Amino acid sequence: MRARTFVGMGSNIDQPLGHVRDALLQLAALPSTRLVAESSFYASLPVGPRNQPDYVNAVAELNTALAPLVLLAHLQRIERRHGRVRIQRWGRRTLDLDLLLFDTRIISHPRLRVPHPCMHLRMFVLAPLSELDPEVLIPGKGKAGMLLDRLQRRHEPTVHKLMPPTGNRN
Ligand code: A4P
Ligand code: MG
Repeated sequence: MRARTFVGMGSNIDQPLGHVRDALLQLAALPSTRLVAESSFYASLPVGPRNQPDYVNAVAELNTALAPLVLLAHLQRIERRHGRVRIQRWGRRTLDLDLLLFDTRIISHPRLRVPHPCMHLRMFVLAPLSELDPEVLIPGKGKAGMLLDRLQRRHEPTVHKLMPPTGNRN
């Protein structure tokens, strides 16, 4: 059985655009996995500690035959290839890959929580995700587009589009 999954990408040091672009190529090359779609690249204000640079964020849609924990292990391997070091929670990073959604499954495992916690409250996730599919369901929370509209009505925008998708597909 194959699953429809979404991966959030974020980077805010050491030429962030390059990290996100390379990550897309690496996602496209994962075994038993197809890169179905990629969002535009967004610039976003940091959530968490404010004394860090702005982020580049994007979301990729994958179709995969991998199990969730196997996919997570691949994502962490890609992060390590980008020299990801864990310095501070929510702090600056070369590349962060978050498994946002895995079909409509709810996963609560010591190493993996899906939907990714707080994704429904973050413009830097909801803007690129809604661009790919505003109707996609975040289990227990609602549709991505509706959640984004609600946030945008209540808060100043914290994200803006930086550039269109790169066009990687396989
Ligand atoms: N983990 C559990 N569930 C997942 C999942 N669905 N996807 C575990 C990926 N990992 C998951 O993550 C810590 C542990 O989470 C992993 O060992 C994994 O087993 P991490 O990447 O080492 O640490 P982190 O990213 O600092 O922590 P966390 O809580 O995942 O942070 P977030 O929520 O990813 O937030 N502001 C802007 N504008 N843009 C950003 O991209 N990112 C963050 C990080 C903060 N502020 C940001 C951004
Ligand atoms: Mg993370």
